[in-house]
Formats: sequence, structure tokens, C-alpha cells
Amino acid sequence: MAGRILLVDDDPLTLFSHERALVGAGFTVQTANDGEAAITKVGDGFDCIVSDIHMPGMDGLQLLRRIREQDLDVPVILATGEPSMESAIRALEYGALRYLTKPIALGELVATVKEGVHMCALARVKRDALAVTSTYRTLAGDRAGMEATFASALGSLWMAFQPIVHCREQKIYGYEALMRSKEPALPDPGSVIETAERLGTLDLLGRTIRDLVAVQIPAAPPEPAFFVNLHPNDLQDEDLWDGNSTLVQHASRVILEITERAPLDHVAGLRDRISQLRELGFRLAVDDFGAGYAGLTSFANIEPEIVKIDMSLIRNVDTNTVKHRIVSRMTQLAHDLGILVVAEGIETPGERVALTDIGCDFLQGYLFAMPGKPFPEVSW
Ligand code: G
Ligand code: MN
Repeated sequence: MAGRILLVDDDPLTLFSHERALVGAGFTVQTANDGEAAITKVGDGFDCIVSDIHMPGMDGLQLLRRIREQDLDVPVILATGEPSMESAIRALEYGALRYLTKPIALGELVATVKEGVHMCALARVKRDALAVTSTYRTLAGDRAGMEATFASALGSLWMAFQPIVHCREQKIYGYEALMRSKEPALPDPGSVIETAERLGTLDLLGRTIRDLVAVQIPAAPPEPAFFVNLHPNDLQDEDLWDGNSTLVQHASRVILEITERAPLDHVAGLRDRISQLRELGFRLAVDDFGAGYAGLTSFANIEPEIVKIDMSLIRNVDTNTVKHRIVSRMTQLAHDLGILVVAEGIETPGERVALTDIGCDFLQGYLFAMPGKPFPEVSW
């Protein structure tokens, strides 16, 4: 099995002997003397890249990250004459296929590159398969790949807004801000969040979202509120309370949604944090109510002004008597506590009629408007 190989090393003698061994084994080989030169070639689509770690300028680990901005699959083999446990761990963590110690025996080089070429073919077939089955998200497989796709998602992040309407009057009560990215490898908000969780970049994601919402608010009509989703991690980020942060300036118009789907028990001092948010002027909503963790501890700690009933309960609420009974009871109990009710995910006129009769306060769903660029029109 032939393949196209890129060799990167600042030592010309190493390059020469490695090139000769690999050409002798049937591979097509290109060489680069440093990381910068290598980067200009990566777009040519190699089947395996072998790079030195210690090089002037860009080192092998930095090169690996830059490669992942262009190619999520090509196996990278890193080699060093000064091996250390730390660099070995970092190399593998960042997705190097192998970590070799120089001088590399030529037989070992050829065998490792052969393995890399096979892995590359496998990775590319898998990615094609994922694109066809499409039920799976094509997450980058290693840390460098994840960093590259996450950076691209973050750079292309934009907020879609979906109107939330009064149940009886033809008026918009607010807009829910929903994160969208243009990065194809992270097509839905869930995959962006999952990647941020794995990379430990949730603070950055949350701040970016809040900044993007805040810049839209002055351009909106004066009345509607803004519903902004929080990740439990955001409740531990001081930026959320920082008087200078962008969203705090608009706190009186903002309702922070906290999902029932994620547990909040690891958020230290939750009640204090919630009351500080109220002091700043924010209101709070429990999101996805009925879909999440059993029990009401997070509900009790948040004491929300608003509860959003999960769309799994709303779907066919007009024909499904069990759902109808549950949603009625939830609405009644919320009202007893002085809490307003939003029904999410309304798609049919039948659901709308049923929820209006039940007494929900506000409705949100495709029936009224898809989430879209600020600010979508409502069809009543
Ligand atoms: O978890 P949360 O409630 O924040 O998520 C709302 C999600 O539901 C958004 O991704 C939004 O695009 C989607 N959504 C909004 N309205 C509808 C709807 O009427 N039907 C369905 N299936 N999804 C909806
Ligand atoms: Mn929400």
C-alpha cells in the first residue's frame, strides 16, 4: 500500500536518510525543513506526516495543531532526540499517532509510517460513513482537532432568536437566543457545548454567547425580554456577575434559563449565586421542565419567575390525554407559586388551542416562528 508522506525535520541528514528509506519502501515523499514550510504543504493531502519535535521556530506540537486546522484525519508521528515523559504525554494527548525516539531505526520508521497510512485510510472512510449516516456528529477525534474545530465554531458563532408570544394577545413577550455555528464539524449547539466541555473552554463559550446577545439588544424593539440559556458552568464564572460585562448592562431585560437536564449539585453556593443574579436585575427561568432530573431541588434553589415546559410534553398535548393532564397540573401548580409558564415547541394549531385552554402564559415554537436572524416575524 503506497502513500504520500511528508517528512519535517531541521536536520538535513535525518531528512535524507528517512526519505531514502521510505522511497525504498514504495512511498511518495516530500520534505520540509521547518514547521512553516510544512504548513504550506499540508493542504496537498498527505497520508501520514512525520515530524521532529524540537525545531527552530514552530515546534512539532505547534505544527500538529496547525495541521489539524486543515486536516482532521492525517496521522502525525512525532520524533525527538530529547525524549521526556512530559512531551510524550502531550504529543499523544494532542493526537500524535506515535511518539518515536531518535535515532529511529529505519525498519521501525517504515513500519510506523505503514501503520499511519492505514489509519489515515480508515479515518477517511469513517468520516465518509458519518457523513452518510448523519445521525452521528463528526467530532474531531483528538485534542488538536477539537481545538481547531472549536476555534472555528467560536469564530463563526451567531445567535438565532425565536419569538415567545403571549398566549391570548397577539404580542411578542420575548425572544430566546439560540446559539448557532457555521462550523460544519459542529453542526448543532449540543456538539459545540460537548466540545467545550471536553476542552475546558465553557467559560469562553458562555462569555461569547452573552456578548453576542448583548450587542443585539439595543437594536430590538423596547418591550420584549431576552431569554438566554446558561450552562451550569456559567454559574461558576465570575464574568456572569461582573458589573462591567456586557449582558449585565441589560439585566432588567434578561431572563436566564437554567436547564433541568443538567444537575446543579456541584455548583457551590448556588443559592447565593442565584440571589446575586437577582440583585443585578436578572430574572430566572427553569428550562426543559419535565425532561430533566427527577426531584425539584434545583427548582427549589432557583425559585424561578418562569418555567418552560419541555417540548416532549407539548408534542400532541391536544390528543394525548396523559400529557394533557400533566401539563395542566404543572401549569396550575406553577401559577399557585406565582410562576409564569412558557410552553415550548408548539408546532400545530391543535397544540396551541389546548395550551391556551390549559392556561399557559406564553407560547414558543415553529408554529409562530422559526429561530432566525434578529428578529423574526411571527405568524399569528
Ligand atoms: O433546550 P432549549 O429549550 O433551550 O432548546 C430549544 C431548541 O428547540 C432550539 O434548538 C430550537 O431550535 C428548538 N425548537 C424551537 N421551537 C421548536 C419547535 O416548535 N419544534 C421543535 N422540534 N424544535 C423547536
Ligand atoms: Mn432554552
